[in-house]
Amino acid sequence: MTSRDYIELDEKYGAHNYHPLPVVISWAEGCKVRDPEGKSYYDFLSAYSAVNQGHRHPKIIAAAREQLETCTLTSRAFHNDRTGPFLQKLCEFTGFDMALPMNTGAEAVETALKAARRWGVERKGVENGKQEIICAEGNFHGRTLAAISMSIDQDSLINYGPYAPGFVKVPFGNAAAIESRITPNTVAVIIEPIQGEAGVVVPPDGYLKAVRELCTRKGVLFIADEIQTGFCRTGRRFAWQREEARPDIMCLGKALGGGILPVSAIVADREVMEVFTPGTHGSTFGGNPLAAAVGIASLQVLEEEGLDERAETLGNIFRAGLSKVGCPKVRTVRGRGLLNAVVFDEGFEAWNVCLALRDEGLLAKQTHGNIIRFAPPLVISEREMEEALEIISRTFRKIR
Ligand code: IF1
Repeated sequence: MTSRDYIELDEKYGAHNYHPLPVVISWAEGCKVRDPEGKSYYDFLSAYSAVNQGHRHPKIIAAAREQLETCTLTSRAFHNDRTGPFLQKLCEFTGFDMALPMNTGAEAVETALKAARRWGVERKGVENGKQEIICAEGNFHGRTLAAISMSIDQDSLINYGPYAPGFVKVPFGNAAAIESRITPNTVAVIIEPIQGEAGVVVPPDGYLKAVRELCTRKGVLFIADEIQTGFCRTGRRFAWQREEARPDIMCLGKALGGGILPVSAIVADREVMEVFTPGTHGSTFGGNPLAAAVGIASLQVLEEEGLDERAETLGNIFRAGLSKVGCPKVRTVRGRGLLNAVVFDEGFEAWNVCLALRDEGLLAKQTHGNIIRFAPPLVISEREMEEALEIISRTFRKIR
């Protein structure tokens, strides 16, 4: 079958909840992918930052293979010999006391919201049903009803009402705006340290630290959604570390599964995590032995290969290279580490640039029409980065 055949099957039998770039991937390794016709591409999306360690990293594949030979699923009705070591590794990697494993990012966000609401009642004395959580305009926290209830993106939320109550929306990047909306019923503030879907929006310097201090002073929990920014993507293990703005709860996902499985979690210190007691939250698959084995290997690879420093160094090379292209339609190049975006003029159709990049051998996806996100696997070599930059420059120079 050809690429065209596979695309037709998707169109005919799949719900049309996506509008993918017309390209089919049938093989992947490191920072490269191939289509069924054998054409090779640089992957500059990394499954939205879920393959930070590169496609099919040999150590992660080996860990998965080994685990497939012993035990894959037990549920949490019994203990198993992988979940504990995984949670220990995750706590050591993040510097938090305890972890609660789930599967998808959206579930990790739900878990954090539930933890905060329960903490509000049981530790802060807020009446149940009155809890308020402050979120930022332009956020993306997933597709569940609670997550879309925090959204202001019409595509994400239209006609899915009634929405979950208890969310207060404030502009992103302004700590005073958060403070002005805190009431005695506020239990938490949730933000992405860099807004991904909004187009890699980096907040002003000092924002994260101000939010941290504000939350401490007002007695509300600071929740950082690091699902996209975490695990070395932005040049630090976690994006909050740039300002030492340690959150009370961190939402994790994507690269925790090493590009193999959905693996997510929240981490927090004991006094917050202890609001969960037996029966109050859970998941059939969360923390399963296969996911745990993959999670351990995924964290080991990030550590052993120093992918935080690689992302920092290569990100600087990437942004410096891009700023030299001199395309008249480009308004800004922004980002941290290897989470970057090029913003074109308002109304510019970046989709056509993505098609041209594909033809030249590089895959990237536009967001909000005029923004292209560039986020390769963190294992990309300097030589590969130079070649990718050459492709992007060549393509951008043709834009009229
Ligand atoms: C889609 C975006 C990226 C996330 C943050 C939670 C989740 C995500 C900060 C939920 C997921 C994904 C989902 C994917 C597109 C993608 C995305 F463009 F929509 F915003 F990465 F930039 N918090 N982001 O970024 O995690 O439940 O999906 O595991 O098509 O929905 P999930």
